[in-house]
Amino acid sequence: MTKALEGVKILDFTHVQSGPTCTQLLAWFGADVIKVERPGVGDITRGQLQDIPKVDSLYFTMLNHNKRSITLDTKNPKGKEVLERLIKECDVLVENFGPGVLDRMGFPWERIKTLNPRMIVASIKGFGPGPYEDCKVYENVAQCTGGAASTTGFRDGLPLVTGAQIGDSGTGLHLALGIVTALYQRTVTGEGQRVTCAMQDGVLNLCRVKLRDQQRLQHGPLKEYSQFGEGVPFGDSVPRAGNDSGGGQPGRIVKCKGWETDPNAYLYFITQAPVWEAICDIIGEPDWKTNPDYATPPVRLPRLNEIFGRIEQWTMTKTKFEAMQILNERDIPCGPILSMKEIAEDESLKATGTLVEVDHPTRGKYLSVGNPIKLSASPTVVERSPLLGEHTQEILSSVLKYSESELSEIAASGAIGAPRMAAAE
Ligand code: CAO
Repeated sequence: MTKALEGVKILDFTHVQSGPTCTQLLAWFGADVIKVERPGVGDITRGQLQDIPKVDSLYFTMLNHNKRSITLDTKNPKGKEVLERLIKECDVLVENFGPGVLDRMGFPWERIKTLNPRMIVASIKGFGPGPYEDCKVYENVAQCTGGAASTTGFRDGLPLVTGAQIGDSGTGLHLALGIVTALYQRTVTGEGQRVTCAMQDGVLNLCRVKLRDQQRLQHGPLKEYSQFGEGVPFGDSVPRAGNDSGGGQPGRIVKCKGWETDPNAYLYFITQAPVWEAICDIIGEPDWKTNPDYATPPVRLPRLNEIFGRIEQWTMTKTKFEAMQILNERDIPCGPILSMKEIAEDESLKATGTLVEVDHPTRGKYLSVGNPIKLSASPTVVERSPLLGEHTQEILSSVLKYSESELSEIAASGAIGAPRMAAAE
């Protein structure tokens, strides 16, 4: 066995971002991911945010590596027959259709279970059972309803959504864990099961520390929030905290040399208690090591604005990389704000396979994020995404074992359409 999930066949009904993130990970771990797409149309992202006309978008290619594509009209009677065969053949069905779509297609869970009792059916929906279960959901809806937006941004500004796709990619990650867990349980029970992840739940899981703070509020102000030091009273729900650290070690973003012209000349600075003395030495405030107004974490809490102001005076004399070097020599945790350009050019990320260059027949070379999860006995080789319907014939004949005459019948029914090199314009 060279790959952890070798031999696992995934019937991939996912589209856009959340589901494809999940199945891409499974493919990277060695599963055979068969992506089912509508003939002539495919995953809508093939044609979205296109940078090169008629070429599959980066949106699509970066989320669908290592998969095979079959086009199948699942509303066509012959297409339904093929889908039945796929269900019998595969181990896992993954989907992130709108609510009720799979049922309307004629494949509710009960039927799938009858067709293949070992099948794991994994679904992403926007919401779990309850008042919103029938709603369609995209990334930012999940960020807003999962608690991220109300707690992101500055106190006196609008709620903010984050650049990290915690609703889509975050929920895809959750689902992937659910699937491998169900596969593991199947090795004992021999039976499949349903795995469901709601995007709202996934975001809330990632906002766990904010629900922590909501409950802490009942027992007094949140002293590590800047507004405590500023004397601004707290309301009855967790406020937006700007760049205040969400953990027990106060932290802020501070300016570095060049900030006037470079939007990313900043550094995240954490005043971890065990290295307080080193911080005082570096910023030129040795007196703060013993001064009772600064020497311990609790007395520093009302003075965080003053303390970070002084730290910033020091960081503004250094570039973010110079500051990082000096601080790390004394074990002071900090993080330069890296632009996407800086990340794209980072040789160490390329060396580990976290950034990979991929070649695509119609696009040429492009940069992608590889597998961030490294398994020593199951290394990931990132392969380009499939063209629409590129593997239809191959899957019908070698996976589903249709005969030549059956293949002609399927083609004549219009259930599979024709393979296409170009994405929709
Ligand atoms: N053959 C025939 N029909 C197909 C098909 C195929 N291979 N694949 C999909 N379809 C049809 C479905 O059967 C469905 O038809 P009906 O509505 O008539 O039943 C139709 O395509 C639309 O499916 P959809 O509701 O999933 O797609 P949408 O574009 O209207 O909505 C989205 C997109 C993402 C809002 C919705 O899928 C959703 O809410 N998904 C769950 C949450 C989620 O994952 N959101 C994240 C997306 S990434 O930001």
